[in-house]
This record gives sequence, structure tokens and C-alpha cells, in this order.
Amino acid sequence: MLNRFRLTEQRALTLGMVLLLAVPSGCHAQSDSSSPAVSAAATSAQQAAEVDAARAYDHVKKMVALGPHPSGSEAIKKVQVYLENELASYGLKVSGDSFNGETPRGSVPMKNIIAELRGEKPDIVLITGHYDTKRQADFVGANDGGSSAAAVLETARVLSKTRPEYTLWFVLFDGEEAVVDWSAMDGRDNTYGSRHLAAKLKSDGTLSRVRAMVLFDMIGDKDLDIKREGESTPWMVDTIWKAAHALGHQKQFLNSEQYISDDHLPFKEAGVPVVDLIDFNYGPQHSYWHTNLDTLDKISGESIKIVADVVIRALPEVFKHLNQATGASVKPTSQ
Ligand code: 1BN
Ligand code: ZN
Repeated sequence: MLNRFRLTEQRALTLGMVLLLAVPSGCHAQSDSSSPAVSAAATSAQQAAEVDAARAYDHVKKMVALGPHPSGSEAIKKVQVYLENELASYGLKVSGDSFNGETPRGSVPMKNIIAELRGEKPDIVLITGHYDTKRQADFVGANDGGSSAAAVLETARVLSKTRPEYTLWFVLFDGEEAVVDWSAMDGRDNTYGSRHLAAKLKSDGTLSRVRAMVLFDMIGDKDLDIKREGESTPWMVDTIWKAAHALGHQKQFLNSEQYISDDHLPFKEAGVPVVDLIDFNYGPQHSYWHTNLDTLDKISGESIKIVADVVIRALPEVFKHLNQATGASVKPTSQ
């Protein structure tokens, strides 16, 4: 996986000059039994290129420990600080996108969190998920809110050690959940954060640089099964499923289809290719979804790792597809 991204200079230095000289950036780190220094460094680099299941679980544990955190709550401010500090610790440029969601309960302060990893190209691929929890007494949302935020954090941490071809924005949406009911306000009591960001990027002109979006939602279920989401862009779904198969995760990535209304729709409507990775089969007869049974014991860091690793594996293919779509070619480097 590491070979698919260019190592940052800082990361390359920390891996040591031996690896730097032996393995040109962008090339595969070959194991070399005759050179323990190279193989040790290469091994640590390979490990660094994968999501850490224990870290992913720990992120969810920490967010759950902060208590229910619906949009506008005191607890969500603490979750925001946690997420911002984590993203900043990976060396990413973090910014807050604060706004007021006009909800059936009035104006609610909300904040999307955005962390940028500059790539070789200025065009942007969004890696996203929501972190707010449903407004319901004692609902902590280990899977619904926790797992998506943890997947974004871990994907950001792993990729922050690379220089990707496209610029990546890691986006944590606020206000995905309904304040009263998903269908209230003519179906607009939901996805406040993604609707706000899509509109803002359209009005400031940045949307033309947004080339694709990956959405994680409810991917922490111990019994992970993700269907092809029907609103998603077919080539994005195919690319993700191909990567899942390549990594041996065909049991978790099913070939059946379902349609889900979620944070990807405002970007789809704005013309961005999207994919929603959502396991909408949570517990017996889906009985853990939006109930107080959505707790830590129902999720697994391994499930979050599987989905985030698949996305990391798929990204170079996404970039390739985007390059073909524009007819862009890699500029020859001057000698
Ligand atoms: C996903 C997690 N969703 C809300 N929490 C989106 C959704 C809303 C899915 C309504 C199905 C029905
Ligand atoms: Zn929900």
C-alpha cells in the first residue's frame, strides 16, 4: 500500500537514509534479507500504512465517554476539541466550518471539521463521516457517529505520512442526524453539515476542485456487512468493491444493493462522484440502530480497520479514474 503514495520528506527522513537511498519515493519497498536495516525500516513503513484497529476502537471509546453528543450540546464541543487535536497531531491543516442549522427546534450551532492533506494536484477528494449523535436521551452512538469519525481519523493518520496524488480533505460532518425526525421540515431535518458544506463550496468556487467523495457511516458493527448503496456513483462503488476483494474482504462487501439517504446526497446533487459505505444491518432485525443498544460492546475496531483499509487501497484507482476522466497526464519531470 505504501508504494501507492509518495512518502513525505519528513516521513522519509524518519525511516532513515538507508531506506531513502534503497527505495525511491513512490516505489515498492522490497524486503531484502541480506540487509536487516532495509527490511526493518520497510516493515515499519508497511505497518504504518495500515489502519490500527486498536486506535480506531480507542477513538470511539473516548467519544462515547464524553457522553451523548447531539448537535448544539455541551458534550459535542468536547468531541470537537478531541477531533481537532487528533487531526492537528497528524500534521494536517485543520479548520472549523461553523454555521447555524435552521432546525424544527430553531437555530442550532453546528461545526464541520476539515483537515487538509496537500497532494500533488490541487483537486480534492473528500474522505468524510459524521460525528454528531442522534438527539435521544442516553444515546451514545458508538457505531452511528463514533465509527465514522474514527474511520476518518485513522484514514487521515495513515495517509498523512504520504503525499497523495490528489489533495485530500478529511471532513467530519456535524448535524447528520435529525433534530426531530428525518422527514420533518419537508425532508430537510437531516444532513445539515453536508448540505452546508456543499453549498458553501459551490458559492466560493471550491466545488469545481472537488472530484470525488467517500462517506463512512455505521461501519463499526462487529458483524460487518456492507451493501452497494444505490445512490452512489457506480464507478466509485466498483472501485471500492474491487479493492475489498483484493484485500480478501468479499464477505464484508456484499453484492446486493440498498438505497440510503445520507451525507453523500448534497455532493451527488452538486455533480460530485460519491460512495456511501454504510452497514445498514445493525443487530438482530437492525434492532441496534437509533436505539440505546448502539454501545461500545456492539462494535469492533477490526470492522473500522477493514473499511478504512479498503478505502486507502482504493484511492490510487480513484485517482487513476479521475485522471482518465479529465484526460490529464502526469507531467514529465525535468531532468
Ligand atoms: C444513517 C445513520 N442515517 C442516519 N443515521 C441515514 C438514514 C436515515 C438511513 C433514514 C435510513 C433512514
Ligand atoms: Zn443515525
